[in-house]
Amino acid sequence: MSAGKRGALIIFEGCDRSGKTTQSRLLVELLKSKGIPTLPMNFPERSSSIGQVINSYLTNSKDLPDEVIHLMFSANRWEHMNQVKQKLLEGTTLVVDRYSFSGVAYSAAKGLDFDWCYAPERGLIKPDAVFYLRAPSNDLTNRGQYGEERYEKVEFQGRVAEVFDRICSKEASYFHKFDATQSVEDLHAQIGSITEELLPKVATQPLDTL
Ligand code: DGP
Ligand code: NA
Ligand code: NA
Repeated sequence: MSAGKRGALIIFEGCDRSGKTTQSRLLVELLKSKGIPTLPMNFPERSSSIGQVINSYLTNSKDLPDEVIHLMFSANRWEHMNQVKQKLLEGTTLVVDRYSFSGVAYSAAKGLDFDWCYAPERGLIKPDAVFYLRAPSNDLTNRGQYGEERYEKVEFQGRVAEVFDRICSKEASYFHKFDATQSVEDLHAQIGSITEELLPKVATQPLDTL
């Protein structure tokens, strides 16, 4: 990589089963096929000690107060920030399945205060783009059974979507909202072209924080 050229921080957000995992995989494959150094990441990152507590919570083998699990999800992002920063500065583009916006959306959907939820995310590296895959929650359940994890309930996902919508309007400068009911190929084509336009633009911009 040439000196001073950084990679982009690209995030996928949306409700459970909105197609984030498929779209992020396709985007990583596309960028790699063009010779762009790219790595996939996923939050929550369940392998660290904090990640293992989050995993126990999500699989319902552990209960924690809403505030406590909120801060653990945030800490799980913070514990990976040095690695994220280093990769970006090396010129690697990161394609990340969920970030701070899931943190706010899932906790605010439980009734926690929106600004309180956002506070621990302040200072994390700001994404260059967030691809928000929006689908009606009843449509998402028709895609197949929700799994067994804690948040995979239609009514709750509807409230999560409302908070995502609110964040999307506040952070409109770098949020890209998509109708997730489109075909996988159409969605991938749009996301791919936005990303290819974005990479050269951000390569010389300093990293910013949320
Ligand atoms: P995933 O492995 O990406 O499917 O995420 C697992 C579940 O955790 C999913 O229902 C979304 C939820 N989630 C992801 N990030 C956060 C977060 O920061 N806070 C909360 N409360 N939930 C989150
Ligand atoms: Na999930
Ligand atoms: Na994830």
